[in-house]
Amino acid sequence: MSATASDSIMETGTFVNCFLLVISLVIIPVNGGYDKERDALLKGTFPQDFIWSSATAAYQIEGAWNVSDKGPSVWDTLAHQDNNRDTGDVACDSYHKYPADIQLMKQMGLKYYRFSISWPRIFPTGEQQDGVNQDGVDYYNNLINELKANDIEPMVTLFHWDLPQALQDRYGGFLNNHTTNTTVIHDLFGDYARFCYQNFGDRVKYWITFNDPWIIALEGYGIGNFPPKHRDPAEGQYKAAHNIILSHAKAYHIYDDEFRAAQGGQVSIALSCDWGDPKYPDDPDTVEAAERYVQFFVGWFAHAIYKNGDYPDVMKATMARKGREEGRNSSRLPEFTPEQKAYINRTSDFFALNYYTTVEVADSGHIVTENPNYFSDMDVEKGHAADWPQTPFTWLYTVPWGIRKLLGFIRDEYGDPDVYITENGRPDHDRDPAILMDMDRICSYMMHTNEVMKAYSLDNVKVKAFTAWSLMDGYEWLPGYTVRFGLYYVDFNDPDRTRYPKASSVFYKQLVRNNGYPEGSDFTKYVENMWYFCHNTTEAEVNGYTGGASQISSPFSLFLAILGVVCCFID
Ligand code: PNW
Repeated sequence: MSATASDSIMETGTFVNCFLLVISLVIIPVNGGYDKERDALLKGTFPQDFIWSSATAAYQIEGAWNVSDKGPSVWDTLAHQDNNRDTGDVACDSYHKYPADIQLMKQMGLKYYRFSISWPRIFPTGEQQDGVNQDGVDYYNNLINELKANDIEPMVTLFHWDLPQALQDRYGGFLNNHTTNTTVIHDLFGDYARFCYQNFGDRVKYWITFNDPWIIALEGYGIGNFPPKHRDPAEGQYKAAHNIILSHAKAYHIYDDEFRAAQGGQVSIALSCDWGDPKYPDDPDTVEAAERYVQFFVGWFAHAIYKNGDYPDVMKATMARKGREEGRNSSRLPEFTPEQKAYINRTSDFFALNYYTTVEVADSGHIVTENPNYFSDMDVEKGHAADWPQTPFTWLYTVPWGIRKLLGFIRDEYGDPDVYITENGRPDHDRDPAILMDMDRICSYMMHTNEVMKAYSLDNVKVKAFTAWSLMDGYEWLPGYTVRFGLYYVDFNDPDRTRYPKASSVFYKQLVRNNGYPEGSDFTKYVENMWYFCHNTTEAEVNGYTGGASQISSPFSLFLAILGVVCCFID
């Protein structure tokens, strides 16, 4: 795509709009679980100061994995372990291309950007005493300055999974000595956070300590698919989570004690959660099971940080019972001391939420097994409704109304905090030819942001921000480059890693410009045209994955297509 062509698409969006309208009229809807009342389009806008943002993470986009003194992270190690695996060695090369990336945000009218700092790019071994990589510090200074020069506020994640390998080797990473007060990893994370506040905090006002501790703990230390690949499904995730919560609290207190007065920023932790929807909503056991699912998921972290410094009661009780049944002396869920509880309690200034999907939950009854794991511990059965549209990720079904329910839960459970949605997005496959008309992503953003608006204006949830995951396609962790989340397409075969706008970037630009779905705007009219289609189509239909159902197949569809084009131009 030439620069002029993409510019003109960015400028007007007309071509894309027409294309979408035509598609909306000719595709034969399939059942996507549409509920007329629940899923109705809400017209209206977000408050004037609503934050529209997009996000990335260091290892997923930076590349430059070994330039100057950067140390290896556990992801570098894993990616290099076997030859067939994609690596983040170059990724999007954003380490060199960040000024161009900032222009992509500018083109969409974004005023915020959430990115992460790579700990081993700052401290190669993770420890300040072993040396600081000045080139790394310069890189983040330049990035932040360039953002500010373009009127874009940085929101900075300190830890998006790329633990310095040396900390894993020396201390066992987040398994380090988890039950004592003197755990090294807390202090080291604190030192790293302090260094970042010191060096970047004059310009950075939003800090996220950890991105998604749930997955770090579970995949890194329990199930063991993610680095450091520690496999201990019975206990690993609970020990790691315990340490992460305490490390987070440490970084929060350091900000509070040493920087808040001078810098005036805010600190949070980004928690992901599936909404757990009861499969049989009239059955009390099912409802309880669904609540248990959400408490084990987001409550595992949020209960301590937002409520009382401790794990949810249902989690403690369930785990205590399991411990007894398993003949153990103590629960597999570690305990915080009273001092630790006080230290952890209320260590977040706003609720940062990553939402991707919903699961349908039923009660499994007490699961007794010799090989317990996090999921068997919950005593639930989880699944999905047959009519929820699936995505390339087996765990990710598109269930927009789930985010509204989850936001309501957060409002009620955690004392009505300000909520910043720090991630929401939709993957598609890496296909040839590239999917630039990414209808499924447009539909996903349309439906999710509308549900967020319902949460804001109908349910009074104090939602302050929406962040699209992701600004551009990146290294999608274990699936490497086979799955794409970007508003911008990145050609990973091109040494220049050229970025191309997808239709979703045009859509997002219009959404940001309209600040929602105002009555009577052209944008809202377009959304109205798309609404039914978006709620009734699966990925297969949108992007032709099944190869079947060529949509302009009947004279009637053709007639509708022509009508669509005509209407589009009249408008
Ligand atoms: C996010 N879940 O994590 C990450 O923060 C991103 O870096 C990543 O690119 C994105 O997911 C897409 O994979 C999650 O199972 C991974 O609920 C899994 C879940 C949630 C969030």
